[in-house]
Amino acid sequence: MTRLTTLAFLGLVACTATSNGNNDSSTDPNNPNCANGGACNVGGSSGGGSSSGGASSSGGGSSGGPTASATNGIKDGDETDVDCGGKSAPKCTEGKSCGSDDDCDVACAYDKKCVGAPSCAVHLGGDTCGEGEVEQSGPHESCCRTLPVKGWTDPSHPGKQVYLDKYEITAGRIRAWVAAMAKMYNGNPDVRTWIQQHRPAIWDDAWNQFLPSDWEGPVIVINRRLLGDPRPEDYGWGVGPGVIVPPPTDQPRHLGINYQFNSEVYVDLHGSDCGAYTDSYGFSTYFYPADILDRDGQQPRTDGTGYNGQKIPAQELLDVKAMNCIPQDMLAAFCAWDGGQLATDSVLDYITASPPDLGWVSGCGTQRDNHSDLLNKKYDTSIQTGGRCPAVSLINATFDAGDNLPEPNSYLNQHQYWYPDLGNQTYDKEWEVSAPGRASLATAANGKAVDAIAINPGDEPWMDLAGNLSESALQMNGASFSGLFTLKYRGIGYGSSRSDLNTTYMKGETVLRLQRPEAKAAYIGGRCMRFK
Ligand SMILES: [Ca+2]
Ligand SMILES: [Ca+2]
Repeated sequence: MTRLTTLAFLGLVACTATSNGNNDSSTDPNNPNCANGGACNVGGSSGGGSSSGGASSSGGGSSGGPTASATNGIKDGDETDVDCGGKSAPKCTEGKSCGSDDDCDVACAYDKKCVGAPSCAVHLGGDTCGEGEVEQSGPHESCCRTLPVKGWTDPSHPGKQVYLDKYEITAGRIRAWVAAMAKMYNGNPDVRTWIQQHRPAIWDDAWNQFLPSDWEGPVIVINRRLLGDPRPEDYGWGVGPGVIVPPPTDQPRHLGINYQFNSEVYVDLHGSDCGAYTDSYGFSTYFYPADILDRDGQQPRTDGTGYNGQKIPAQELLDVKAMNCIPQDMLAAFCAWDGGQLATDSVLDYITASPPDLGWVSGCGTQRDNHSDLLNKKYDTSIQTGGRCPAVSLINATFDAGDNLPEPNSYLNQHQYWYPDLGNQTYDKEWEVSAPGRASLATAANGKAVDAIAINPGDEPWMDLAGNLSESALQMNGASFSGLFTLKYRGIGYGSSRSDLNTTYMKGETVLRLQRPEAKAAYIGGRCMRFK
């Protein structure tokens, strides 16, 4: 029952076959047709028509006559745009018209235009990034837009231009990935098998144990100490706010898609906030239907009201927002499927002119962003200086997701984004998290976004790097991958991310919790980089 609900919700039921029954997309990582419910009925329009016309390598199409050519500067034969698409012309590039994925070098989107990355073939979260909400007439663009990193070369990709995506990854793009995985593996979103078949250049096979192979599983048994905060039992401390003590025994945890972005955690981080419980302030952005949430006592996600007074179903408003509550290994796997790689700390540091060491720093410059200092109101040693990031008072970043610490009305708990209006609801605080590209408009001068960072003045900027969500990155040592993840910048709940539990070694542990592949929290998002 649960699984049927989920399949219908993903739109997979209507996508089980194309007109010719061709299943060869199952081996193509860049071919997520049927990525959402609206993009499925594309197989027949070009392929079906041309096959009876005897299209040949000379370019003769069913309707274009014997002179159709892929070099004549007109759309003829079975081309879907000028001199591209169809059976014999070259694949179309981003922005050109298409009928199916076969017409494009990457994928054909819901609006029959080729896209630059497969995850952006969907509408919500795919082409809704930039200024203005969906119902407004903002200049939205592809959420997969990627910008060259001028002056930067990646030692492991010599001769390639490095690109970093302009926007944080959206929940809608993750949903498109899940749908593509399910389509590829007989209805089961088997990310584990996909990674084994398409091992990324930067990957650790030890991460595979945390990947989903299905909607529900597999199940992994996790050491009890990792499932809670061991400091109370190690040091005789009392249990403070937000502290979960370890269970008495090791515990099974589900790894399936229905759990990966949900409240169940595989390593306890302080303030993970991925569950929408009655007395919590969770703010996860991946929509699950009520029956999935009900299994562990969560409330259904909240429908919103848009600027035109219209009701917006919870999934529609969540899909456009930045993705959080996703384990870091899953971010890396997603970017690999999407044709790139999770950003490295090196490229992020280059763009923002940040110091290379995590230490106590989560943003630009040399500030000492210490959780305890802020709790003790030592703001003078904790305020950001240096680097290209805008000041923390201007970006969408709050110390505490519940707005309770370090003190009411402090600028450290000042939202720069608030949408949709959920009436100050506290158990479902997703209204704090922005869709990429509109996080700081509330404080913008002259209509310009504040959280926009460019290497050179006048360059097209990257959006929301400094705020909205803190960003997971691959930690590099020069040209070598350290094997660990790291967390950059600030966002909603960034004070929790700096908790000692996350950033200092607990007794018996040799890896910081925030560096682990299975770590997830509502304050952690990410973005991809690419090499061309
Ligand atoms: Ca032509
Ligand atoms: Ca960010």
